[in-house]
Amino acid sequence: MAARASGGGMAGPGCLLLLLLALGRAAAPPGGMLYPRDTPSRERKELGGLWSFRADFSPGRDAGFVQRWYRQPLRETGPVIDMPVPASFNDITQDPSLENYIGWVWYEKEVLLPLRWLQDDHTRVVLRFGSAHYYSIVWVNGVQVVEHEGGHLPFEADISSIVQGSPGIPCRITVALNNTLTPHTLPPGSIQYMSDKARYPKNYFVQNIRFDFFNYAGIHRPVVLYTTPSVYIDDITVTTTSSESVALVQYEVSVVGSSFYSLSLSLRDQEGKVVATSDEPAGELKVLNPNLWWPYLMHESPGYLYSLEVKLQAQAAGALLEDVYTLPVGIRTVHVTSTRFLINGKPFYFHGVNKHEDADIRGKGLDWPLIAKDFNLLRWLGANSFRTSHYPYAEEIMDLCDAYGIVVIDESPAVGIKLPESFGNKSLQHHLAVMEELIRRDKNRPSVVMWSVANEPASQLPPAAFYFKTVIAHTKALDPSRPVTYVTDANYALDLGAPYVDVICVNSYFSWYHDSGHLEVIPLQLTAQFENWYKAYQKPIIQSEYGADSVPGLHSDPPQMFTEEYQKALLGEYHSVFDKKRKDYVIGELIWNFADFMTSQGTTRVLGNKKGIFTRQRQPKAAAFVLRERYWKIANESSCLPPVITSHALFLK
Ligand code: BDP
Repeated sequence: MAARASGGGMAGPGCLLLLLLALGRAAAPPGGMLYPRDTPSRERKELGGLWSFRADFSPGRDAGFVQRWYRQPLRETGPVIDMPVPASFNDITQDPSLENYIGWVWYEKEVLLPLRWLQDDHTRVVLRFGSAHYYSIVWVNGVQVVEHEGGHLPFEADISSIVQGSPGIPCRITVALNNTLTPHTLPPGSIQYMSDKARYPKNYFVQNIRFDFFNYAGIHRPVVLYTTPSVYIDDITVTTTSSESVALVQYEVSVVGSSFYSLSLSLRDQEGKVVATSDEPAGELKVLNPNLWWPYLMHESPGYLYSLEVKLQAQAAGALLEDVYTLPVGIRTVHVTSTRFLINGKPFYFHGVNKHEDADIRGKGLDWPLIAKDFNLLRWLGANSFRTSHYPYAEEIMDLCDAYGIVVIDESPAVGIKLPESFGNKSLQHHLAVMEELIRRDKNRPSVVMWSVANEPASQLPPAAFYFKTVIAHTKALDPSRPVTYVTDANYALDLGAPYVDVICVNSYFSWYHDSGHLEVIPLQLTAQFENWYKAYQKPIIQSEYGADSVPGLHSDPPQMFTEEYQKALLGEYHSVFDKKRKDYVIGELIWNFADFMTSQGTTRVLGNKKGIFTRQRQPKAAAFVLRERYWKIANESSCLPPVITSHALFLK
């Protein structure tokens, strides 16, 4: 796709230098980063709500650093507004310069902590961000506690020594956040200064991006404070294997704070019955007659989760400390052959969607009503899977995939890698670190059946071969239990990364971006696409994107582009080819897109991308009913359930 520019602004050239100097951390930060849960030994406090906020409009965007806004309450250094967290800041006000702002914004929250968190030397207090886009620096009471690059993964800091030193006074959390994208960020972007004084104001620049969604920014996911004892369970890693009658849960627990401790583990089923125990830090739990984790529509109780309760006891400075953490565990296997994708040994066909985290007003901010609505729509549709296009989604969403049996292709934020300079060593090192962070976060999730390391990179450029060989090998070394893919653009006849993937994921837009309006070419072109890829690589293929824009309420017969009829007709043409090829080696179809979503402004976008089968407000277009009929039909054909599941019987759990 063509380069897309978003935003515009004025600032001195020095403004971005500060950011560029700051970027460049290569390795994932240490620690297991287990999702914070309330347990008998841990408490959590949500910091959602209104935070104080200011965008730094100074010419260099650097006033906050020059004047050290983090040293005192933000309101004392200038005017502030209320900003909701979690949310993107872009669409909250009526100010177009905030909607399109590029540079540093500042957030602040003051919070009083319970005394019991502050008075006990053996309590650890941790500040955790689910995500903040894109580059974050965090201070507590004026002391810098963490820096993080990347907009879609969690980061945290142990703040015990700061808050325990000043009990009784509010703890002030200040965040400086920069949404500038460079050739070495993920996703990449570039800043272009417009030097023609006849056409642009002084120091005018734009942010160029080569991906098709709005570069929303802000504190997008929950911020929490949580406690653990000073000796604590830092990480748990679980993988599972199974035969019909016995499953093995291989696990490893890591403990931080002391080498002198004892552990006890118990695996409970959904009735609370203990099915296996151990007291070793690593080992295998044997489960007889296991309840396997099955995808939605493949079993009458999909998403079966056991609970692995890990208890730690340790002596520290004369005190007996206890930590408890409970991890949901799904028992399932994943295998790929040259023609099939197998879950628990049975062929799995992906009939699902690509999504975005995107909605009116909140942008990419986590929103529970939206999450619940989307899962109800997915199940109404009969979708058994989605791809987290084009970045990791919130942990809260992933939890529901585990619980409902929605299968996930988990994608990194590597979208729009088109320039040769984004294939250099600096970008590569960052990409490897991001894969580490993503796998650390999602490695235990049964719903995640494959990693997608990128979307439509310029994989025909010579550096792509080494780049993707390295990223894919690293991903497999981190997690040998799952296949790896990246999503390729059908236009790239030469794909230098394809030899390294396990599954070919291909996006194509026949009769849309090419041969616009000519639906009759689809059978020929799509058939040739599948046959060429299979001949070249003998790997199973997923149609990872296809679709057409439609403006809801726009009609024409015969179908014309942008009408609901055209979107429907295009889907129909693709489906007949899928039906032939899914007998052979096509293992899935994911519509582009679940819902309309916001993009940068441009001549091909009318208030965003309209390829949704639902509107941005989650109302169905005609295409949604076509897909719903198809997905339920496929589910009935391929399910292990007795035939004819009605949508009503199963879609609500
Ligand atoms: C594909 C991209 C996707 C775009 C889509 C489109 O992967 O992000 O939104 O095109 O143009 O190539 O609708």
